Amino acid sequence: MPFTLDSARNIFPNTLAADAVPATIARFAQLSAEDQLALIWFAYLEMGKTITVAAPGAANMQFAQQTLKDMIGMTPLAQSQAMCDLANRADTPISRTYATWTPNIKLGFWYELGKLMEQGQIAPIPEGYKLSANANAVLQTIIGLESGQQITVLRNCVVDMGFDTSKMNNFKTISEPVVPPKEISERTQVKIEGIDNQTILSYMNNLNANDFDALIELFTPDGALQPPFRRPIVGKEEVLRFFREECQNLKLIPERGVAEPTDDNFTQIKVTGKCQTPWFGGGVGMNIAWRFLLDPQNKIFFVAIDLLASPKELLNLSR
Ligand code: ECH
Ligand code: GLY
Ligand code: GLY
Repeated sequence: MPFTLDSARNIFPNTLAADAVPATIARFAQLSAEDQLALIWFAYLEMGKTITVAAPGAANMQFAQQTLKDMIGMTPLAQSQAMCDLANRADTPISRTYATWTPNIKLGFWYELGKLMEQGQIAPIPEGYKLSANANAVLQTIIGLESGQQITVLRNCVVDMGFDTSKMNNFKTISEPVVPPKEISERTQVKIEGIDNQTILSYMNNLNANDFDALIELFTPDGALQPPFRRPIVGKEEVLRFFREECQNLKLIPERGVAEPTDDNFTQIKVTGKCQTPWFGGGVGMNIAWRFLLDPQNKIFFVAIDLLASPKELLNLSR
């Protein structure tokens, strides 16, 4: 039976993803905008005790600069309203602009707002703000998660804010400039216990080198990539766009894997290990599984990236 995108998504069905992440985001989404903003503020403060976020690069921030300036010029009441509008996904000019930004620009924007709130240039969360009981329960859940899951919840909450792009026509995504790939002399080579497949090694090494043009050539024309908790991105053009917009300066640290032939001379390969985001560097190692399906020519027909439920899952290579 030939593989379809749907059957490919089910390879290595024993892989246990961190379902606490989408479950927590669903509860978060039910809260009022005021509670959402205050909850993130408290979660961010709490997480700041153990992990450090890196300042966004200037290249990243140039696109949010005008919106930040506009907001600094508003009354405190209007500032709070603009932030609530973002959380409510309201149809406002700022919410529309925000919606066109890539995740890193959205995160950088909130990073700057957080600093401005501390400095008193943007209205802070009111002193003594009391979260509703539901919001407090969601906050406690987030505080109890491991750090890789915490930052994933936060990232997804920020990405989901702003006006719904599916209700906008004729917009262009605003993304950071693409950095040139690393010089050959600066590149590192991963080693994966149990895996010597060249496509898999090249996937890791090219992604670590920001060499997206070489990376995309490892895929079949209709190849697909499924990021954590998202629908698959299908076709070389879309996957390449995703690499350029969302995958710069990641660090993949695969540790071990297993490969086995399947029907039609395909090969299924599961690799587990860590992944670091430039926002937190070595401070947060996310526990990751890659589930690859390679075609008979050793091209990637499908790869899913899963955020694992626990470190124990790093050792789960069963089929
Ligand atoms: C304040 C209060 C008001 C409301 C808000 C506030 C500010 C919040 C801020 C939050 C910042 C959060 C950040 C989160 C960053 C998370 C990054 C993550 C990255 C994960 C990447 C992964 C990559 C995996 C992949 C692999 C592949 O092989 C293929 C590609 C890909 C406080 C003002 C909102 C400032 C900075 C979770 C897992 C391995 C799929 C990408
Ligand atoms: N500071 C991390 C980034 O700009 O992606
Ligand atoms: N998904 C890439 C990052 O946020 O670091």
